[in-house]
Amino acid sequence: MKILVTGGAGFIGSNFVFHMLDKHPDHDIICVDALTYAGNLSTLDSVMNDPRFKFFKADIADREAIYKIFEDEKPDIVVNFAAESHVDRSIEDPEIFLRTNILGTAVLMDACRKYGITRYHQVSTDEVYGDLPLDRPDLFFTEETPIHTSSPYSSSKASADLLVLAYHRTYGLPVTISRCSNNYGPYHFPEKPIPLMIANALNDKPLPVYGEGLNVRDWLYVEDHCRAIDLIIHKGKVGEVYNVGGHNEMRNIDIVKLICKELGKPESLITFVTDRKGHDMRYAIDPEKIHRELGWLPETKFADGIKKTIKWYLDNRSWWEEIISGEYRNYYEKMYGNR
Ligand code: NAD
Ligand code: TDX
Repeated sequence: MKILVTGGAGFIGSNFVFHMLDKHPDHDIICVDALTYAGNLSTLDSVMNDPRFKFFKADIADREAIYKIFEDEKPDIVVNFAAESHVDRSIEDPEIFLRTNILGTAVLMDACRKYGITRYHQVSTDEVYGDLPLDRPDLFFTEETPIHTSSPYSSSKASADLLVLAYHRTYGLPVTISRCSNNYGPYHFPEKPIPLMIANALNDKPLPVYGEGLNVRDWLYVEDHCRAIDLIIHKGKVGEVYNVGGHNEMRNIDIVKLICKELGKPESLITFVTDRKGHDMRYAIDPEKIHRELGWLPETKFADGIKKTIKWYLDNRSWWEEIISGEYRNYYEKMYGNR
């Protein structure tokens, strides 16, 4: 069985590559990644010489390059992680989100139709459902919740989801979609708040909390997300959407305080900055369907996962220090300089 994984040099994609090589000795993994600012080839160092792993640098929106890879490699299953994934960047400049997240998805599915596959899996997000009010803790996103997006990022992901479902209905492409809540864990790019706060706290720099820090996110350890996708591509029903989340809602401010506590840093580092435009208030996933139909349950509790994650960032300083000392510095200055 050959699985083509796009975006495998990024956060969740790389964790998925490691998971699949470890759990499925009979699977070969082909990784396709354009190595944008968010992709890091050094992340894949430990598997580069594995005979069951192959890496191709290519843009998923480059039809010619993608068709060539499909023709040469003939993958059985495609799992699409490749995306522009940062909401703040989408607010600054939406266009690349449309190209990669929408057009790239269409090109991949066209390749699947042309060369034949047994499954195309789209890695989507809970953000396609918009947000929930803080004063209605009884409400959760189910697979039936209407699509109602807030940012260019979530709109591009929702557009891709609609295309995926259309390719299933129109061409009979065997697709599945997963919509997961916020992930955290090793190899998370330091523009995202958990690694950003860890890195800043370790460097005694201000911890920029948007607005009042009351927005709620539903955090899931990345390995639990990888196990869910593994289950869906092998046992999930074609044409279906599966929500993935661990019922672990936390306010941003409480996470930042927890990181300060774990690292022995003072809460006085916390700095409230101008809020994100259109900032979603609360995300909360109802994971009942994937539990009932595929037996999936999260395994890592947040209290353990955050400790493991902080330890990983302490043990792997060179990985993130290299990133924050490079081109990322200009991004940080632009995004937080006058905030
Ligand atoms: P990431 O930004 O860390 O990684 C994205 C990867 O895709 C990078 O390696 C990048 O080089 C690659 N890429 C970008 N554009 C490409 C292109 N045109 N062609 C080929 N490769 C390209 O993102 P992530 O956090 O790992 O997210 C992976 C997927 O999971 C995304 O589709 C995202 O929408 C989804 N998702 C993320 C979360 C989360 O909390 N991070 C939650 C739910 C869903
Ligand atoms: O510096 C910051 N300060 C801050 O308070 C940053 C970068 C973020 N935040 C807040 C904004 C959000 O409420 O932290 C929360 C999480 O931030 P993000 O991860 O940037 O945004 P979010 O909208 O939750 O999107 C994430 O979850 C869904 C991922 O980045 C997406 O890729 C995924 O699809």
